[in-house]
Amino acid sequence: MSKVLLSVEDTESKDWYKRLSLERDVVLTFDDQTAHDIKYAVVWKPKPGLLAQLPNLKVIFSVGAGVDHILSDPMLPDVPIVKVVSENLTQHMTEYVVWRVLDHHRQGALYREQQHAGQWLEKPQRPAQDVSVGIMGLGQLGRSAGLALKHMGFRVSGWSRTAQQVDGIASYYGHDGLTPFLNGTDILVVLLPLTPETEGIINYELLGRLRRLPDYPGPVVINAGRGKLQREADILKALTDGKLHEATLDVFEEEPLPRSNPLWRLPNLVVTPHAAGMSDPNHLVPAMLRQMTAYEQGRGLGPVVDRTRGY
Ligand code: NDP
Ligand code: OXD
Repeated sequence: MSKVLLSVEDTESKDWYKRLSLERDVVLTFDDQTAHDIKYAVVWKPKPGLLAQLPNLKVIFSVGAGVDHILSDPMLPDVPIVKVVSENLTQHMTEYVVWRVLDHHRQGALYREQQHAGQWLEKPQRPAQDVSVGIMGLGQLGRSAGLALKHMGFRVSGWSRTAQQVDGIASYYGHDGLTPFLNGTDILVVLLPLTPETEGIINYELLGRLRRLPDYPGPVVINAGRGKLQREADILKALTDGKLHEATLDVFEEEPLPRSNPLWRLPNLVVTPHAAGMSDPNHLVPAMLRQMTAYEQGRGLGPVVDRTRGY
């Protein structure tokens, strides 16, 4: 019987193993003999070169919605990569974005500081209708978060590689759309994939193109995409010199974020440990198993990664 190789982080592997083993013969390691029997690989950050050792590999399943952790392997075999599309993950990510947008919008940091100081002081509050949230990456996750924010009354726009039509969300795209998109954005939400085109895109120069309204404390950035989308030295500088009012980062150039990194100690930055969305095997494994069966019956796979686009 064909086997499934499971290669995910140790702490997560037990649940994935349990769920996959209900229907498939799953291995966590292999020798030369078993390597020939492995048809599918379910992976998160596989070791470079690992998948190239599987001569009969047919499909790679990514445990994450981002696939940069797979595409960075220089010896990656040329087989389809199926990426996660899950209502559950989308819901998690939407909650995270809404939570962080609302906390920045409703001056959460300021009121927590006042509470610590025992200070009773009401501040003026702009209505959501006056605030523009710009979402970089209007894919599965960006669209869902954008619609939720739209329903709350925010003005929402999105920036993507190609034009997108999402009800009530202004679409900007490509190189030419970036400046007008940024010029109208107060709160920037980053939900892009990491590709050669997007690496380092959140830099000091780009932050300078965000909207700065009189009587408003300044722009805010929320990155829940990938750490290497941002230049952390630039974010540190912008949060220190006032180019940015506040930020939330869920993802970092190096993870876990080293204890010595000054980002931990910035009062106007919220750090979360790549916790915006979690790939839950209870939701994802049934979809993967269905896809394996569909593939074997010649019915094709779900959405696969386009390697030339890099996502
Ligand atoms: P999708 O593939 O559905 O959407 C990607 C979006 O980014 C699309 O709108 C695409 O444009 C746009 N895009 C890609 N490249 C460019 C470019 N060069 N210029 C402009 N726009 C571009 O991805 P998902 O929404 O599913 O996920 C987005 C990312 O979120 C993942 O890649 C992952 O890195 C991250 N993520 C983070 C998690 C966390 O816990 N922090 C959890 C899950 C995901 P177009 O529409 O034209 O194709
Ligand atoms: C993902 C992630 O890409 O968890 O799904 O970051």
